[in-house]
Amino acid sequence: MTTAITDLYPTRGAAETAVPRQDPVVWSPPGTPGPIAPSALQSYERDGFLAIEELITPNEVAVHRAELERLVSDPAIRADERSIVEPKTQDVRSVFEVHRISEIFEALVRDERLVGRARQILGSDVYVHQSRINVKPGFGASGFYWHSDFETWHAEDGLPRMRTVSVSIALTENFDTNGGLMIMPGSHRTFLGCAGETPKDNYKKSLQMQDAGTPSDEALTAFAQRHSIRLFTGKAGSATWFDCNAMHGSGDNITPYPRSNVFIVYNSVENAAQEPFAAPVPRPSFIGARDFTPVR
Ligand code: 6CS
Ligand code: FE
Repeated sequence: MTTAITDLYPTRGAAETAVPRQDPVVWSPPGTPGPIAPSALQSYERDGFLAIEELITPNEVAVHRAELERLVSDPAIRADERSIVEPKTQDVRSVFEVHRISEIFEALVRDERLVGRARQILGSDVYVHQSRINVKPGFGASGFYWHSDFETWHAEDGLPRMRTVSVSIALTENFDTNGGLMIMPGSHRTFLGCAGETPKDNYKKSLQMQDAGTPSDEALTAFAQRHSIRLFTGKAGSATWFDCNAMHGSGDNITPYPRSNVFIVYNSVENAAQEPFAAPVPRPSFIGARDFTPVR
């Protein structure tokens, strides 16, 4: 007899819904040793994000920036299905599964400054659910509309619980003008189920411009009034850790200054992907991993 998997976070039905989060934000017990200080962990729990002024050094930024430039200018990478191009300019927008393509990014994923923080937040061993470099070149790169990553990772990749954390490391300076990450503090405590079924092969469009899984103007207005909006700026090497269910987005970049980052998603090995909760088939493994080997 197959046990029906209860869906705690229904989404992509006929109407938009909102339910309270039913998962902890920080999964490790208070006092668990780790690289994040207790006060910082408390603010992560409260806000759903944690900004770090320097996660990697300027020298390390230079190495990773050079690697990003090498990858995005390699015709083989550009032709790879794991590369997504900008709809307008056809410039490379993102390269997925970058920790499997590049030894430099593979080493970064295993760096204790990253994986140690992820284990502390998620309270277990972790594996990489997704990694990507985002180039966000100047002169017109388009942003990402408001969304909760978990809404997509639950609906299309089959992650059952909110036990997933992302880190975005700036590889160029994030000014308040070049399309920086915006997060609504505290929004991670409410799950917004979006209206509208997942189209077939949705990822082929959603990674350029997300449609399914985006909230209504009314819901976003209520969220913004309740939570406000925080814009993240910082030098190259700074990083933002944020909870999988934080409502976030970023604007277009029409300045001459690129806003490049490396984005790594750690998922608890206790929260491995199952069947999609609201999509006909899972997305390809380069977007939602199906190899749950813990990061060592
Ligand atoms: O669909 C996804 O998995 C990706 N899309 C966005 C806009 N953020 C999370 C993730 O990289
Ligand atoms: Fe996102």
